[in-house]
Amino acid sequence: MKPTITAFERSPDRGKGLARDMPVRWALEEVGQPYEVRLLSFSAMKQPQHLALHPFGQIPTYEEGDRCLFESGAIVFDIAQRHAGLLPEDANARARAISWMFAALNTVEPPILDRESTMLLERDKPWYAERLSMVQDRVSERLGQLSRRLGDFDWLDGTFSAGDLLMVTVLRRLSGSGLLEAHANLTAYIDRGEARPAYKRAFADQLSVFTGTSPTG
Ligand code: GTB
Repeated sequence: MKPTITAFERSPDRGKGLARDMPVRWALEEVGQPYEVRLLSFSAMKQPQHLALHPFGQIPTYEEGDRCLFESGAIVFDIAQRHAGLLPEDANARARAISWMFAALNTVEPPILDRESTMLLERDKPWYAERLSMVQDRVSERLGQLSRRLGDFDWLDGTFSAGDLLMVTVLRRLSGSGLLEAHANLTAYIDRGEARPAYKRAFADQLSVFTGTSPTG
């Protein structure tokens, strides 16, 4: 049975890989699992039918028979645990890859989201410039730490894992910010993630919702 995920019928970025169905699509592509997509309007997301799947009325969700999940990180984790290809077999390496998944979502992403919400919601405040500078410093500090750890390696811990998938997804939110450019190894890391065939298929499929072109499969 093909799983079904939910995604935006209309997205503010018009399908440029920023909405959170993207990491789920990417994970499914990495493991070679075909899937269906149910597109939802903003109002449909708040209806009882969807709220039964997602308590916060958001996308993405994941349904496969009676397995119904929400939260993109949890969905990627579930896919990675049940299919080969996204988590190493070795128990210690697997645990480290899982640490990177949490680090992406719990340590690297929060200051990035703070920066976005500052820019979106606090632009008219008298203290905007000071606050923006403070949150940008926090983002830059995390980027510096991550860059030092990545060094000249291709991936965060050996082979590509779900930790890299989530980290690249999180870092992509900074494109156009000018903050990544201080770290050539991080921009190359994002480029490597985006060059993966599975990423390209996922991106094309999400984009196809908005361009009307036919998805890759
Ligand atoms: N922690 C949850 C997860 O990871 O699954 C967060 C889910 C979430 O934020 N979903 C958003 C949503 O459903 C869409 S992805 N929002 C509707 C609502 O809350 O009513 C966030 C998002 C949306 C659009 C862009 N964009 O276009 O740039 C980027 C990110």
